[in-house]
Amino acid sequence: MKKIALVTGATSGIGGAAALKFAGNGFDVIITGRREDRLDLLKMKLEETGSRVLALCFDVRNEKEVNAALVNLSSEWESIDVLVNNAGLAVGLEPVQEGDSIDWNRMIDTNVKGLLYVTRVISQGMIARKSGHIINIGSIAGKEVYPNGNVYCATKHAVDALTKGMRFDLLPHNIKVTQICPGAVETEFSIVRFHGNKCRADKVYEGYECLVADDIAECIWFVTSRPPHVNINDMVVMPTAQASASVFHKS
Ligand code: NDP
Ligand code: 8X3
Repeated sequence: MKKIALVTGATSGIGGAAALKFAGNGFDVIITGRREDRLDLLKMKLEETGSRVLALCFDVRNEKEVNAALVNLSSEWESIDVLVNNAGLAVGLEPVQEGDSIDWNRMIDTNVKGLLYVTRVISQGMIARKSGHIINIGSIAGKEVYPNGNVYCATKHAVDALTKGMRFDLLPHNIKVTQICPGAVETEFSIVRFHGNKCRADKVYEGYECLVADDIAECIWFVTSRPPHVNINDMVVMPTAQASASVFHKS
């Protein structure tokens, strides 16, 4: 029986690359996201590797949808070995006094509450089996704060704190908890942050070699593939041309 990985936010970027990495390394994969057409395409691509794939379309912000999708998974899918809490986003880059509460709520509800809803359901099965690995995708924004990053940084600091809290709570149950904190990775992240303004998003990645989603998928696979007695607690991964959240060496 193959191992099973569940990757939230697999319809794009880091999550999509992680799903491909798991399938390429012999896992069966559960992929989730809100865009059903993308899930269908990714499912077909992953199945070409010989892996079984379950695509679940739901919004992590909606607790009822999360529970409807993940509680009572069929017996062939319920034994999830690895959960990658990846679904997340930044929306807006304004000083707090000019912030939009709709953007704030999207970030808090997705990055913090969504992660919690999914973790609660999936960790229960891991506890029953006394085995599992939860990998939270944090950010350099969870280690530092930068101008106008306010609420996004707060949500990723929350992910940092929750990762540590989960490690205490799940310790007696033999469950590994890891956080991976990327710097700049070119995905759809900045397009979402700038409300669909691709020109503004492209500028974030100009003048230096940023990370690509597969760089982070490699890290996810590295932490997953350590022996049972080894847990990587935390990994901060940046482009060589990035020294902090806001300092880059650009040409
Ligand atoms: P993308 O925008 O490319 O991907 C984000 C993914 O999250 C999509 O698959 C999207 O799926 C999913 N998602 C967003 N909101 C929801 C929701 N409410 N319910 C379900 N799924 C949701 O960005 P990245 O791949 O870059 O981001 C992945 C993670 O990495 C995020 O947590 C981000 O904060 C983090 N990160 C990114 C960095 C970067 O520079 N790119 C750096 C550090 C961390 P869909 O829209 O189909 O629902
Ligand atoms: C994404 C990286 O620096 O834009 O989490 O916050 S940053």
